[in-house]
Amino acid sequence: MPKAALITGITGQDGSYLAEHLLTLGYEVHGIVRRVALEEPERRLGRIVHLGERLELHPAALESYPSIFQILSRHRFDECYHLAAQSFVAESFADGFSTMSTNIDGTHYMLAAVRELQPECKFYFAGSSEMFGKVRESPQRETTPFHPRSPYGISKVAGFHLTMNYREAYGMFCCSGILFNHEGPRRGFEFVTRKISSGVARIKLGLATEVRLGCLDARRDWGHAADYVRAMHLMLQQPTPDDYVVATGEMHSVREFCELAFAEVGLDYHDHVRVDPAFQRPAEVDQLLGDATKARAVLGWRPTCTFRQLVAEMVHSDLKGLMGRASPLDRSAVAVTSL
Ligand code: G4F
Repeated sequence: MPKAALITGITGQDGSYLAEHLLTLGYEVHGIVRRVALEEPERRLGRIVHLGERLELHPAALESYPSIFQILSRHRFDECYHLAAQSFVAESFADGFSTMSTNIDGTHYMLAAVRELQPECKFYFAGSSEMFGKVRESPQRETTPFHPRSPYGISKVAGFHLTMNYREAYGMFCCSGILFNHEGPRRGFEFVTRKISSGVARIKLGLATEVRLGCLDARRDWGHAADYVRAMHLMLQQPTPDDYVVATGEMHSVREFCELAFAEVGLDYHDHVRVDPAFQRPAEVDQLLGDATKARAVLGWRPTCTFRQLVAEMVHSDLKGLMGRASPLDRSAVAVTSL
């Protein structure tokens, strides 16, 4: 019997890479999808459309306990990966209330439904380095205290503690991955790496002249999402549940990302990047650097993609995507400039 896994957030960057990885390992893969995603398959299922009928998709909403309950009462799962969330930090300042309710209640509903219907099912929660926020030590490890700086970060701290509480109170196999920033060609356009790589491609093709960004000095530990989903899976294969930092151990600034991305197509970022206060956040997380020693030692996990390779892959993927449909009226070119 193949193992069965349920993924919330399967249409997102991480969900799509995880689904691919689990299919490769012979899993039966199920995903929870908003009904609106099913109604607009071309737009919303773009990252998983190539997996076609190898996936079983179930309509549900994280805000609705009954809809989650129904799926878990009809199908049996060995593993559940809870990745769905409002994950854009800037948006969490714009609407903290919906971020809190989706991210905290959604996690709570998932945990409660698993406990009620399939307590043996192993559970993965997508924690975040944003939980460290205003960092108390560097690099950050599993024991570093949290100091979140946004409603998003606060919601992830709550989800982390809920997951730990279900592990301790009910003996469930619940793990949190504390993942540092992880990117790739499937990243949403609103996140800074994709905003830059897609901007570089548009500028190179003559569709735009500049990219407007907020804080260029913010520093992040950026890895490749395809590497990070392997760590999620490994956490659920251990004899005991635990929490793990997943990171590269290298930190780079937004400015460095710009420099490399523009250089990749022979351009100088100074000529095209403008600082726009509209993209600065009310409270910034200045630097994040992870120490993944525990994941390396216990899970045997290692990142395979370097920072330079990540930047190059993203820029060339965006260039390729735009080539052939490059015209001044290109819809994605118009949409992205407003993020
Ligand atoms: O790409 P970002 O929006 O990612 P952020 O805020 O670090 O969060 C991402 O990583 C977390 C893991 O630590 C996840 F939990 C979270 O869900 C998400 O995936 O911004 C990165 C940095 C920030 O310091 C931001 O202020 O880039 C800075 N930045 C500068 N200009 C910008 C911009 N970010 C965005 N999105 N857009 C800008 O124009």
